[in-house]
Amino acid sequence: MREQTSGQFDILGDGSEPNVDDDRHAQILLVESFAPTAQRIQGILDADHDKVVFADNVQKATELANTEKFDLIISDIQVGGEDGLRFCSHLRSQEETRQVPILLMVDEYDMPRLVKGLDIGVSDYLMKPIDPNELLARVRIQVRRRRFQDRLRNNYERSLSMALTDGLTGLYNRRYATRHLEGLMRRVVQTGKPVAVLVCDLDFFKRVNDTYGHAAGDEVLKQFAQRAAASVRNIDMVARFGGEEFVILMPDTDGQAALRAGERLCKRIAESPMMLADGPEGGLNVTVSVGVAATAMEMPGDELIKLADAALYRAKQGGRNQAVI
Ligand code: GH3
Ligand code: MG
Ligand code: MG
Ligand code: MG
Repeated sequence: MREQTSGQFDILGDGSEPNVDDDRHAQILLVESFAPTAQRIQGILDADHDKVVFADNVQKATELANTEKFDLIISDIQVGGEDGLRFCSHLRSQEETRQVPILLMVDEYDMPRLVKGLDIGVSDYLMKPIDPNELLARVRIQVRRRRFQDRLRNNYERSLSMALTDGLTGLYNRRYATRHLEGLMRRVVQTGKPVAVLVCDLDFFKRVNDTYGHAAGDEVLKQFAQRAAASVRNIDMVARFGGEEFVILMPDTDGQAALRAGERLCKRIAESPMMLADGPEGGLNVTVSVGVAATAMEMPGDELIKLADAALYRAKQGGRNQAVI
């Protein structure tokens, strides 16, 4: 029977069990100029189901390290006539290879240079002649650590992106947009340049859900997000504020320019129907109302949003499918 770990060792928080086969089938780059040694090491690692790619000189090793992804690099301290430490130092200086663990192979009389190697950032070393069990043990430790760190980083990036973005549309969420707006408002004070806010609310969106279902409604939200993001500049930020309400933050933009941007967005949404899997043939006509506000003076971000909200209310009252400042 399998032992139950039920999350008590789940320090990565991704539901996976630690160290289960985490060090198997490693992709290893072996850098060794002396063929008999290389073949011996390769034999030991092959028997342990690792995939070994072999380079007998520094140039080839550098090319391979730059183009392929390795879990580990095992390098001789002296690769033919070339300095293995310079190769290691190069690996540490490159963004793509900085994190790859390095095992340095040394002779007894290489000891002084081994210290330099550890200084450069070599992960561990192997004494020649190579002992098979020691080789495998040190390889396992490095590969396991590397994969553990990879998973930590992936999980970190995933939670970061989940905290800042909206799962449905991929746009930034309300929390992130609010923080971004605070930063923009500080810049207004420093530079005196205006900032504009557009609050966009889809018109009669409840009807879309009621008529075609919630999934169709979700699809409309996604397509709106794409069109909105495509209709603004790179420096503008489109965020989903909640429900069918979106906010666009525009630095260095005065009220008139923002109003024109709002009108452009209304036109872009209204002029071509959205094609939906469960929608009407020929597409669904969707419109949006936009409230605009801008300021070149000191003001809290949420005050600016309130002004834009008031303008949005007037846009709805005025018949929807329009931008109002
Ligand atoms: P108005 O023109 O006045 O804005 O009318 P409206 O129907 O768009 O406004 P209302 O606020 O009455 O309805 C908004 C609807 O948006 C209600 C809610 O069910 C729907 N909604 C909110 N979030 C989501 C979502 O994530 N997906 C879907 N499909 N619907 C959503
Ligand atoms: Mg509403
Ligand atoms: Mg609405
Ligand atoms: Mg709404």
